Order: sequence, then structure tokens, then C-alpha cells
Amino acid sequence: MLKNLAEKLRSAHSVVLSTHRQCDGDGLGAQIALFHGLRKLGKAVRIVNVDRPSRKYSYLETDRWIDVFVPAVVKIEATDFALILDTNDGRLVEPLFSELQKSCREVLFIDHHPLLTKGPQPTSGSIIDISAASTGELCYQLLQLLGVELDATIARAIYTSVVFDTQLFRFVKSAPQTHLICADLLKYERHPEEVHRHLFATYTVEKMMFLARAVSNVEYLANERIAFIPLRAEDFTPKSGLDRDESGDIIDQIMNIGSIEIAALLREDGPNTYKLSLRSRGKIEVLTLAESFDGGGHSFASGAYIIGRFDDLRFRIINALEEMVPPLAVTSHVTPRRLAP
Ligand SMILES: [Mn+2]
Repeated sequence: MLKNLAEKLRSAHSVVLSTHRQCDGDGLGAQIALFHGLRKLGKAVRIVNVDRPSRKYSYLETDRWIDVFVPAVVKIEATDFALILDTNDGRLVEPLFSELQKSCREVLFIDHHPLLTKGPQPTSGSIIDISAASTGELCYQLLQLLGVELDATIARAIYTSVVFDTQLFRFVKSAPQTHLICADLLKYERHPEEVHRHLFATYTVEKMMFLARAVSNVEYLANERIAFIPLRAEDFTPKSGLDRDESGDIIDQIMNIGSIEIAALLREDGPNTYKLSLRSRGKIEVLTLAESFDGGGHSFASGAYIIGRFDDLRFRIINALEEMVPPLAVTSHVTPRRLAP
């Protein structure tokens, strides 16, 4: 319960915050918000992540507040609490996670992803609330319970979490809480459009050309209800100036095709090393497939890091997707045209 966590934090002196690897707008916004909120309460707070945030998040002053963990170089001092945001899978925070378990009295997750059906479970006392559309919303509630007064910096960070994970309010689940929280945040965040621009209007001509190439390589299957998007390492030449996480934009673009039920993006990150991303329109769950590759995520948006050969993985993924999409109902209103004898 968030209330219990707030109680524990009230008496804590030191807190270290982290998030999953390939950190994103939700995890970063949540940790920047908690960082400033807990500092207001006089806590010694530090953010340590396993990788560097993409440049587009620099408006949150990520360079100033976030340390990147380098084993044997960056030390984690004895700390009361480690709070890991936007994941409940410690493997996505390694090798830092093992280090935190040694140096922190308690390591807890604050997250909105479903628990893995196979794989590690979160530490007890963790807050996992899948009704939240973003982890930032849980941090908002936690800061409320702690009596921290919002300010422009905290509001901007939480607003970043929300608009990133909901993709500008396209995926808000059913609860009104996301909009109610934002209504409060907008009393302090006077330029929300700036946040939208930082997060979404980040294209360059190079990137648009990269997207054009990628889009032309997409395979459409099962009457254009499945899309398979291959991305090879050579697509990410240093000249392209692209961060690997920008590849996520392609799958979101492809999901804008009305007929597509599921899309899979297979991105080559190194020799025989891939990241799989899965998206579903909302009828077919895609978490099980991600879990079959030791991945995780949400029911309708999930992913996995995979070792294997491209052709084998492509074959396995496409087969699985084809099995997941039910056959089309036979349409009776179409009368086959016959040629006159
Ligand atoms: Mn999230």
C-alpha cells in the first residue's frame, strides 16, 4: 500500500532512485519528481540508472541529477531505501540491482506493469498498481501522501510521465484519475505544449528518411492484420544520429493502420542480440509471447531482449503471431463474380 510506503519514507534519511534499462519518459519523469519531492522533505536522495537517458529528456535536467552506474567505479553507499520505478523485474536494473540489494536496507518497486507469470517477483512491500496509466501517477499519489507541495519542476516531471506513457492521452485506461491528476499538474505546468514538443516533435530529416526506409521493409501478413517490422544494425549508422529507442516510433506509426491487430518490431542491437517490441490493438494480448522470450510488459504492449539468429527469430515470431490472430469470419455478402460462359 502506498500509505505504508509513505510512512516508511517519512522516517528514512537516504533514498536512491532507479528505473529500468533503456529508461523512458515515464521512469525518468517519475524519478525526477520523487527526487525533488523527497529533497523538499530533507532526505538525501540520489538517482542512479543503468544507462544514460536519450537527449530528448534533457529538459528535465537529466544530466544534472542522474548518475549512470558503472560497476566498480560508481559506488552505492549504505542507503535506507532503494525505489525502483516503472518495472517490477530486477533483471532490467542489473548489474545495479544486485548492488542495491547489498547496500540498501530495503529495495522496493513502484510500478504499473502486471507481475510476470514466470520470472522474478517484486520484493515484498513493493507497490504494483496496474490500474495506473503511468508510474508517474503513483509517484504523484505518494508525494500527496507525504504532504509535498507541488511546484513547476515536479509537475513537469509527472506530466512527462503521463503524456509519455499515455501517448498524449491516447491510452488512459478507463479510470478518470489520469485526467484528474493532470488537471492538478497544469496549475503548475504552464507550458504543457513544450513538454509535448520535447517528447514527440523530435524528428530530424535523417530520422524521417530512416523511417521511410524502415516502413518500406515492413511485412504485412494475415490480410494486413499483422505487421512485422525488421530493423537491422546497419539502419543505425552513426551518421543517422538516431538513438535506438527512437525505433519505437515506427511501431506506433504502423499501429495507426486501421487493419493492424498486432505489430512486432525486431531490432538488432548487436551480433545475434535483438530487442523485440510487441503492440496490440487491444483484443489480442501480447504479453505471453514476450514472456516466452523471457520478456515482460503490459498485456497489449510488451517486449523482450533476445539472443538468436535473425532468420530463426523472424520465423518463430511470425508463426506465433499468425496463431494468435483468429481467422477472418467468412463474409457472406460478397457474391463471387462469375465470368459469362
Ligand atoms: Mn510506464
